[in-house]
Amino acid sequence: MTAEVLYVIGDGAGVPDNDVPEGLSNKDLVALYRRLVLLRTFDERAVALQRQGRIGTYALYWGEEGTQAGPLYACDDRDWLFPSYRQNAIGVLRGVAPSTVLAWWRGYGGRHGFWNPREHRTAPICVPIATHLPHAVGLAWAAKIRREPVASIAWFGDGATSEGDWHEAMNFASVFKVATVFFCVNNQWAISTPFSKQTATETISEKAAAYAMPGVRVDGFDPLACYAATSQALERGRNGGGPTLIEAFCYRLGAHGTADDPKLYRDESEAQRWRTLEPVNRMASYLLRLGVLDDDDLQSIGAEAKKTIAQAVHEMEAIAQPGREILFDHVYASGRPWSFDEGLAELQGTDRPPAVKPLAPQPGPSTGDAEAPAGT
Ligand SMILES: Cc1ncc(C[n+]2csc(CCOP(=O)(O)OP(=O)(O)O)c2C)c(N)n1
Ligand SMILES: [Mg+2]
Repeated sequence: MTAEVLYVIGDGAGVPDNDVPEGLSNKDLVALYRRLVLLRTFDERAVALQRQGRIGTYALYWGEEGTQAGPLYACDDRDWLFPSYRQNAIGVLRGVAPSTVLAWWRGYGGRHGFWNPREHRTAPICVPIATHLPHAVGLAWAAKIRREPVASIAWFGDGATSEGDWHEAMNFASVFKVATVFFCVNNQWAISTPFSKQTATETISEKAAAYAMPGVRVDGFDPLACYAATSQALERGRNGGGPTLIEAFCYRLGAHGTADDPKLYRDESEAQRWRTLEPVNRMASYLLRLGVLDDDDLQSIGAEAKKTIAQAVHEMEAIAQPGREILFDHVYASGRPWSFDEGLAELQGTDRPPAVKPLAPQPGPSTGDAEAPAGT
């Protein structure tokens, strides 16, 4: 089994660029770059907001923008996206307001919730590892039964491949030949668990063989390689060829989330070495090399993204926050059970929780020890 990694963008020095993937014009390259910059700007701002206490814990994706914007650029508007927490802002590229995604991280999006998955064909952000994979397969299977040319693409990490849901989804998709793209972002870490403790195989992509589906391994820091592999997988899926497993090989450059400190479990100089491959500057240098953009263009694309996200922060903070009492609302259609009434009363400070009554002393077996204290 080889661990070949496919790439398009070289390093501008010894590693040459490969051909621009078929079907992409210069205009497409610029559109794709704009998306990378928007995602990056969102992510950096979200981390700052968490540090300032303006949103809750946040799962940053710094360096993984190419694994999101690349594959999405290959999708039709009809295709459905199934993100994990790491692709939390991908809906923004489908028209979800960035303020709505920030509100998700703050915990409240308004009375209507967050976004309507049907409107943007973007499933809710999935936090439980791999549970969205059977959903992605089910959706593509339903589309197949209805003879609709709709595919689904689901993102997940290297850690997710150890979950039963992943195996079930892979097997089902292959048996029923549904158009699902399994897009694994192998960033080599699942919180503090390194890739070497995750699987005994050399790669994730080779696991595709066990399900009789194609497996491809691409450079996850290369947006164009991610695009090209997804584009081929979608075409195969739509033509009845079934699912594909794509492994986007990269490295988690930042912390797992804002509550994590990777210095406690890994050598950060390793992350530093991988950082030189990150996709936003890599794509910018590539576009400069091609002469498609100049420095002024890069500047103005950056400024435009900053403006969009600044406006989003403003909109997010304009959403009136409910009191904590909302925790007890809308859980049961039939109203609140007594345990919720008690919790609410405790929260409001109008009542104390019932004191725990000490158990009455039970007669125990006689120890024959006259010195033993009563009740023991
Ligand atoms: C079913 C389940 N088990 C455990 C967790 C706790 N958890 C959150 S993120 C994570 C690691 C996932 O790693 P990976 O799949 O590689 O994705 P990454 O975070 O690297 O994007 C774990 C174990 C969870 N969210 N869901
Ligand atoms: Mg991972």
